[in-house]
Amino acid sequence: MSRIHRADRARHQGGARRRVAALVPAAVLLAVAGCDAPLSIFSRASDSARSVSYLAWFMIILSAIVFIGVMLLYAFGVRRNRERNPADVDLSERGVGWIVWGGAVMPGIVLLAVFVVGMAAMGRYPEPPPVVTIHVTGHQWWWDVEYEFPNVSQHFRTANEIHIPLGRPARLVLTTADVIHSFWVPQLQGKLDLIPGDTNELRILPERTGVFAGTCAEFCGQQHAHMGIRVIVDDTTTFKQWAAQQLADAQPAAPAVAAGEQLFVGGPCAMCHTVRGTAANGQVAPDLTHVGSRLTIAAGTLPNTLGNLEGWIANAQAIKPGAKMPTLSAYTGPQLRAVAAYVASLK
Ligand code: HEC
Ligand SMILES: [Cu+2]
Repeated sequence: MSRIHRADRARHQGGARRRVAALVPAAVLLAVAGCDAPLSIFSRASDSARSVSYLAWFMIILSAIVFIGVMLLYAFGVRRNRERNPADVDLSERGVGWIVWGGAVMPGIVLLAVFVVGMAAMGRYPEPPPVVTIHVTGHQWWWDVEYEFPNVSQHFRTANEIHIPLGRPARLVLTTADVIHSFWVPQLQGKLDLIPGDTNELRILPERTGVFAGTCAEFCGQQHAHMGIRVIVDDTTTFKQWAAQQLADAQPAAPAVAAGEQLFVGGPCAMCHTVRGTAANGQVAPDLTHVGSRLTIAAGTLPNTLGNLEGWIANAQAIKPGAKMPTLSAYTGPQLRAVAAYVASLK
C-alpha cells in the first residue's frame, strides 16, 4: 500500500471518529436539557432551583473548558517531545513554571470561581416572609407533615404530600423522629438533611403550579427507596380550599362504610393512626383524616386507588417489606374490604 493511500485512509477514519465523538456530548446535553424528568434539577420550578441549575451549567461548562485545555496541552507536549530522548530531559532546567501554573495557579482560579458562584447560589433565599410554615418530620419510611398558620386553630396534620401556594414563600422546618433523612425535591430546592434532635430550614418560592416529585436522599434503612415525597404547588384559591378541607375533621361515615369505620376505630388501626373526628388518635403513623384526597399511599409507593388500599391493608409487608405497618391477618376478606372502603372515603 502506498504511503499516500495509507495517510488518506487514516485521515478518513479519523474524520469519522471525530464526527462520532462530537455527537456524544451533544446527545448528552440534549438529553439533560430537553427532558422534563421529575427528578431533574434542570426542569426547575422555583427561584432557588433556578440558581442550582445555573450553578450546575456553570460547572459543566467550566469543566469542559478545563478538560479541553488540559487535553490540548497534553497533545502539544507529546508532539513537541516526541523526538527527544528521555535521558536528555533535565527536569531542573525547565518545566517548573508549567507545574506552578498547572498545579496551583489555574486550579486555584477555577476552584475560587466555583466557590464564589456556589456561595451565591446557596445564599439565595426568597426575601418576603413566609406565608406558611410546614413542619416536616422524617420517619422510617414516610413523612409527617404539620401546617402551622399564625392562627393556632388553623393548624393541621397530613402526610407524604405537601401543598404550597404559588408565588408565595413557604418555610419548611425539617427534623426526624429516628435516623437521618434528606428532603429533596429537585425541581424546587436543593437537598437538606433531617437531623435527630435538630431542625433545619428550607424556603421554597415556587414559580409554577404542578406536582413535583421528590425522594429521601440519605440512605435510611430497608425502605429508603420507597420514601417518596410530593410537593403540589396550587394557585392561591385552590391552596386555601385545600387547607380548609384538610383542617376539617373527617366527615361522619356514610352508612355504606359505617361497618368499616367501626372495624377501624375499634381495632388495631386506631392505635397507630389518627382520624380526626373519631376516637382513632394513634400518633406513630400517617394521619389518615383525609387520606382519600392524597395522590399516592405509602410514601409514593402506590397510586391511591381502592384496589391498592385493599392490597396495602391486607398485606403491607408484601408491598413494603420492613415498613412499620404490620400485616394484620386477623381480618376476613369482607372485613378488609369494609375497612379499605372506609379509608378510601376519607376525602
Ligand atoms: C403498628 C402500627 C400500625 C397499625 C396497627 C396500622 N398501621 Fe397503617 N401505617 C403504619 C405506618 C408506620 C404506615 C406508614 C408506612 C410507610 O409508608 O412506610 C402506615 C400506612 C398506612 C396507610 C397509607 C397512608 C399514607 O398516607 O400513605 C394506610 C391507608 C394505612 N396505614 C391504613 C391502616 C389500616 C386500615 C390499619 C388497620 C387495619 C392500619 N393501617 C394499621 C402503621 C400502622
Ligand atoms: Cu429517609
